[in-house]
Amino acid sequence: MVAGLFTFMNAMTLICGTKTLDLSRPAVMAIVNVTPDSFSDGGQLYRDDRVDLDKTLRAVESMLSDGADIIDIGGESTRPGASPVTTQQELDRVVPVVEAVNARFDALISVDTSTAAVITAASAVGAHLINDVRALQREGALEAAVAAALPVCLMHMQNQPASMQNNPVYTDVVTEVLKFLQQRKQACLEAGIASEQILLDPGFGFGKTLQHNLALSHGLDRFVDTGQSLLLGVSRKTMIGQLLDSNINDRLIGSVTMAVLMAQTVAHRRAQTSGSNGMILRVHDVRETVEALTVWQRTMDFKEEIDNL
Ligand code: 7PJ
Repeated sequence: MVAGLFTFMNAMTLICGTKTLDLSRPAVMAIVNVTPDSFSDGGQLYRDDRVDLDKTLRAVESMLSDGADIIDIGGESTRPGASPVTTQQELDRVVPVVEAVNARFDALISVDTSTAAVITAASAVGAHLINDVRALQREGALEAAVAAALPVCLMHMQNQPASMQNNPVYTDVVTEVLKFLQQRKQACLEAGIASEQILLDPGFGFGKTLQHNLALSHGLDRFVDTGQSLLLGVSRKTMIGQLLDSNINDRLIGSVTMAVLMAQTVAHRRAQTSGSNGMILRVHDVRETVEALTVWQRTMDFKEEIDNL
């Protein structure tokens, strides 16, 4: 097949330890929350106050068969107002799941953590990517990520989960978020992480109002122009609820629509600039998102042929 305008040229491949991730097309990261209190699916993978490993593995199996490219395992709820976990609790929740998923499936595993000890332990049992909503700012986290030699996702958050939605303020949200991410990227480069191994994420919903989130979605071009691959997550978030006036169980179509819109925006900017950035979409509803992205991608793949008719 002829590479279409929207097939990302200079295809990017992320080196994830023993695995590689093709980012020539948007990749889908499936959310697996092994927490009792995450905002949309907390407690689902819990039984008698602990992670239900069998149930978690069944959930992972169906996400993989639905087309997930990455399984993102997290043991700390970062929903607005969430209470902090101890390092030991996070280790107990996350490490056995990473180990079991790695033993059972040929899956690319990401770990949603800010904690150095979790980065170290999870990478020792086979994690392939570090996803940190605190952009490796916690003590020891950057050093742990360097030692793990895995790609990292740096996300922007204003304040901490407990208070982040209490009147977030920016003068220019896009510029400020970009500036923060560039500073954290610089810290990673200086610590020895290669630029191609650094993903950036504006952190939708993390210390942001609806207006801030929408400004970021309209400002995605500037994130593409950093040259870094992006990780974007809007799945079931409050911003979707606000746009639809719908509760948490009624945000599927809104979430998928926003995912496709962002895929289009990023792909278009990348084509305009001959960039080589990849994109990862972090979602709860894997099958629906994969289907929507497939329709979008296949349509875009035909663009040049149709233009030449
Ligand atoms: C995100 C995340 C996100 C990245 C969560 C939720 C809250 N990691 N972890 N980006 N969100 N990189 O799923 O709504 O947007 S937890």
